[in-house]
Amino acid sequence: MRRKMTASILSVVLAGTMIAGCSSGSQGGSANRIDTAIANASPVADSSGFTYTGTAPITSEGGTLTILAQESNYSFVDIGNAPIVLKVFEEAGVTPNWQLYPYDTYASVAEPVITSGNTTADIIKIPDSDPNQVYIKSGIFVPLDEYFDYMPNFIQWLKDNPVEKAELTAEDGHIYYVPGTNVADDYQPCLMYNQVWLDKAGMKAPDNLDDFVTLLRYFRDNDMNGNGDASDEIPMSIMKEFLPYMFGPAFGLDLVSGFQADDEGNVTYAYADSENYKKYLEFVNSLYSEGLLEADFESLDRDMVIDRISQDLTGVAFDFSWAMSMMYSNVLPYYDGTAATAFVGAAPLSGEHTGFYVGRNSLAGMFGVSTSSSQIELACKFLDYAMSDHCQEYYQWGIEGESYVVNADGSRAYTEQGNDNDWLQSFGINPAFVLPAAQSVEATDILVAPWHAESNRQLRRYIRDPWPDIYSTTKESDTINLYMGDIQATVDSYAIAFIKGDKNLTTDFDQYISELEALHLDEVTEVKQAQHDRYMSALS
Ligand SMILES: [Ca+2]
Repeated sequence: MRRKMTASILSVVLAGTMIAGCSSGSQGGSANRIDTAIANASPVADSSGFTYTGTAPITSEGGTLTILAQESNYSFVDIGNAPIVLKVFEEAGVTPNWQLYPYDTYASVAEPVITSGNTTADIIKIPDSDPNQVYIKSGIFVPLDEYFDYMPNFIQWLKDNPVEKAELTAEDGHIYYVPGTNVADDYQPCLMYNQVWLDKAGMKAPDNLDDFVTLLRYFRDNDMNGNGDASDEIPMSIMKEFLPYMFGPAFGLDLVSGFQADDEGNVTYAYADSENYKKYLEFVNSLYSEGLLEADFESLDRDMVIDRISQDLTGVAFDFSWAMSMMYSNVLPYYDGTAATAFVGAAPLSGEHTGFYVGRNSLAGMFGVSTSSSQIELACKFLDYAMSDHCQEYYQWGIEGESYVVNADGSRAYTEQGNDNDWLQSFGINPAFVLPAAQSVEATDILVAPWHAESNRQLRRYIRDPWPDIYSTTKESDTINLYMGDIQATVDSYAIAFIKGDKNLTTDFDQYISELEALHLDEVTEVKQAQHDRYMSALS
């Protein structure tokens, strides 16, 4: 179970990375095409004389839809036959025929099947967000705007969400995918402190780098876990992919997105900032030299962090907020369900710059309708119904009387069964693997400890938007694909070498910057600048 959850969260990180690498907006004319399609759409009757208007059923004739999608990240969950999922099909009046591929290997296994057209699926979940429009340009998917007569819920959602509408609009002005959505400003990665250790040290959660270092030294030098040995404490346990989240902002850098725009809209690559990024590396290197960053931080994974916390060996963590009460606090030997005995979220660290946390874009798993489907209208209607507010209620809460009840004051609460996570997963809660499901803050609040939900409410003020999520043109994606892999690899290897002191920041940093320049960073930055300009004009 723990391993499965780990895989799930890592895939979110990977998806975020891929999304951060893509981009660009709807040009003026393209946006008009979608707006015109929305304005002209009106429900029409199908061949049997049945007219779908956004509520179930979607057809009077029944039928079967073949859907290529992903298994659950919980190995014991049969997501295609989960009650919540079946409920949606039952109401819609169609039967699912699943072609499901494993959660962990979905990208590598599904991608060639989709690209080769070697599938009979009517509806396909794409493995990524198609940032470079590879599937779109291959003609594999139907332009959904040509079927907006059958998609009243989707067009209302596009009207209500102009940013996502701009992000979904392809270079050719069409929209090809119905997306699920992530919670984007809530439950994002943040710092977490062992509250018992903080209290024992007589300190508050620090909000700046200097106080933070003071705290780490205290944790390193004292018997925080009270086992009589003052040398077995690990001041903090941080997976290496979270170091940029944790320390970049104090140096004015969004190292999570990589590319960032200043107030004037000038785009730069944070990893090539010869002043601030160098200071960032000097700081992290000093943590490493002092034994404040674990010697084997490079290979640390989430299971190892959980293991250290379960033995009360570490005082600071940084991870997706979800881990706070669901994976970290709950394994502490003395956790009693309150914040006083937990790993508690805290404000970001500031340095010369004010700290922030990097949020994420809201677009998630995307579904398209195959151009080789013999029932495109039915598939469009089903996707439309499956993304309706009515179905989102099922995805977030399940079925009334089984997974949740409605209280006298109108609020909802999970039943005893619903509070059993394994049961709830088997029931098909948040079936984003197979349907366009939207995450909900309200439903998440109820799943985590009350103090955790409160911590999230306190922290959302620090969230800053990441690099936006917009398609690349062919030329842009060619440039990015040609150069960005080598640039990223160079950045990654130098970062580790500088932090561990294998390379010297005084003598080797200029060499690092010239290597990035030799790898055509300026051309990639130029592409990112053009994309950002388009994005800003699409929004205004
Ligand atoms: Ca100790």
